[in-house]
Parts: sequence; structure tokens; C-alpha cells
Amino acid sequence: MAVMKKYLLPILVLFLAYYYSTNDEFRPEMLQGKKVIVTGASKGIGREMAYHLSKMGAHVVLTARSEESLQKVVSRCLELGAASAHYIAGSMEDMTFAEQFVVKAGKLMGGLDMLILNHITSTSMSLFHEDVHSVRRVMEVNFLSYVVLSTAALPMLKQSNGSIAVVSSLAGKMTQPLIASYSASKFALDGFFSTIRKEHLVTKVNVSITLCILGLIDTETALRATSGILRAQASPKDECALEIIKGTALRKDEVYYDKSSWTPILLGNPGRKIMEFLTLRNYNRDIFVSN
Ligand code: NDP
Ligand code: 2M3
Repeated sequence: MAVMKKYLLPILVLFLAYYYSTNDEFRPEMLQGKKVIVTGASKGIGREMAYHLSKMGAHVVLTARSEESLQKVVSRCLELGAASAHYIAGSMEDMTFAEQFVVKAGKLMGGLDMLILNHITSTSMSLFHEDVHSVRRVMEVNFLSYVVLSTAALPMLKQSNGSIAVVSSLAGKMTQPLIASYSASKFALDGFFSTIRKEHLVTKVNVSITLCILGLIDTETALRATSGILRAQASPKDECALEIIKGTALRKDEVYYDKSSWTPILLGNPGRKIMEFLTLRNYNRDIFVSN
């Protein structure tokens, strides 16, 4: 008990003080005139993000496979006040498309301030048997294409001191049955992008990375995929979209958006943060001299 009072309580107080002190104020003007890419923007949370960004007066380039839907979303974006709105249709199964898309989007807007990585390949909830082909497709679309897109965008983001949003899930921080490959792809995003965030810190690259951990959201696809399987309350997609944009504009490391306010406390993992801090001190700093 004495040990707890002496060490654990002060650590907890410091941790909570830090957690709440980084809540800066968001202003919609922060996005005015900013050049933003949104992937998976033909429906669901991606489409809501495109609408919010448009109301804030940003330039947007949207992508997904369905050209017909993208066309409608772009028209609505222009009505809502986007500084400019374009779409480039294609599949993120194709890594050449992913790379060329970023280059074209950069040319359309004359640079890039924010890259929002949000698309996923369609997935149903079922027990994993032996469908290794589908694991490969899920990893390619949900993970590898994110690596390709962010790599292609990095030179432009370095120039603008920009930001990357990576949309993940509770299933990227904890495990549940019936979504093995989806979960694997979301854990992979944490492993890769949280490592890159540390590399940016030590090499003084001023490009922020915000990992967004979402609970169940009321998009048509998610409600259909979980119907009759999962009994959980879904949160509204428009508010979810706004929270992703806010957290990314404020350059937060992570955004949690879920019905339960316990989620960030329970999944925040202070043990991991302490271990990462302590391990980083053991590195030879000469390795980090930027090139
Ligand atoms: P939706 O199914 O509504 O939207 C998915 C988007 O991705 C669509 O625009 C779709 O357009 C696009 N897409 C699908 N396949 C491809 C492909 N092969 N290449 C390029 N684009 C593709 O999903 P949500 O809005 O519900 O989810 C958005 C994000 O939020 C995802 O990262 C998801 O993991 C995360 N999330 C969602 C939760 C939820 O409950 N909704 C919970 C936790 C996380 P098109 O078909 O035209 O290509
Ligand atoms: C969007 C589009 C979401 C999905 C989808 C499937 C699931 C629905 C993702 C989650 C959460 C979860 C409890 C496991 C996972 N297409 N196709 C989804 C299958 C629920 N999803 O990530 N909750 C157990 C809500 C966090």
C-alpha cells in the first residue's frame, strides 16, 4: 500500500494531467484552404469526412472504386463550400493505382496538407477456416496500400508540415472472434504507423500521424455486416468523421471514438507507452542523423 501511494499514484496523476493538458482547441478555420485527400470517400465515414472538410472550405481529392457515387459526393462537396473538389476512381488492390493516385491528387491541388487513409476491402464476419487468399487481399487493401499511399505522399507532406490520419478500429487494439484478417490488418497499421511516428520524432520530420480507433459506427456496410451477429450500439458516422478530422488537425497521436468513455482508458495501454519510452533511451542516437 505504501509503495502504491509513493510511486503509482504520482505516476497516475502525471499521466492523467498529460492526457487532459493536450486537449487544444479545434477551430474549423484550421482546414480552410487546406489540401486534403480522403480514401474510401464514396460512402460511410469517408463521405462524411469529405462533407465536413467541404463545409470548412478545404480542397479535397476523393477516391474509391465507384465512379458514379464519387461523382455525386463531389457535387455535394462543391455545394457545401469546398475550395475545390475532384475524384479519381480506382481500386486499392492495385498498388500502381495507389501510387499514381497520390501524384495526380497532388498535381490537382498543388500540394498536400492532410492524407486521410480510410478505405477497407469489403469483409463479412465469419470463422476463419482456410481462406488464405482472402487474408492476402485484406492485408493488401487495408494495410499495404496505406503504406504505398503514405510513402508516395510523404515528400509533399514534409513540405507542408502536414498530417496523416489512419482509420483503425477497436479490432486493431483488441481481439474478437469472426474478423481475423480484418483485425490483423488493423494491428499491422498500429505496428507500422506508430513506428513511423517514432521515426519522425527522432529524425525531426514534422509530419504527424493520427491513429483513429473506432467502435461500431452506423454506416450501412457495418450495420449489414454485424446484423444478427453483434449486439452493440452504433455511434453516428457524421460525428465520428468530425472527431477524426479534429484529432488529425490537432496532430494527436491517437483518437478514440466509441460509445463507451472507458475505451481510451482500458485500451490506452500505459504499460506500452512506458516500455516504448524506456527502450528508446537505449538507442544509439547517431543512427538517427537525418539524411
Ligand atoms: P464503408 O463500407 O461505408 O466504406 C468503405 C469505403 O471504401 C467505400 O468508399 C468503398 O467504396 C471503399 N472501398 C472498398 N473497397 C475498395 C477498394 N478495393 N479500393 C478502394 N476503395 C475501396 O466503410 P465505413 O465507412 O464503415 O468504414 C470506414 C473506416 O472505418 C474503415 O477503415 C473501417 O475499418 C473503420 N471502422 C469502421 C467501423 C464501423 O463500424 N463502421 C468500426 C471500426 C472501424 P467502393 O466500394 O466504391 O470502392
Ligand atoms: C465497416 C465496413 C465495418 C465493417 C465492415 C465488417 C466490422 C463491424 C468492423 C469493428 C468493431 C468490432 C466488435 C469486432 C469488431 N465493413 N465489415 C465490419 C465485418 C464491426 N467492426 O471494427 N466490434 C467486434 C466495431 C469495432
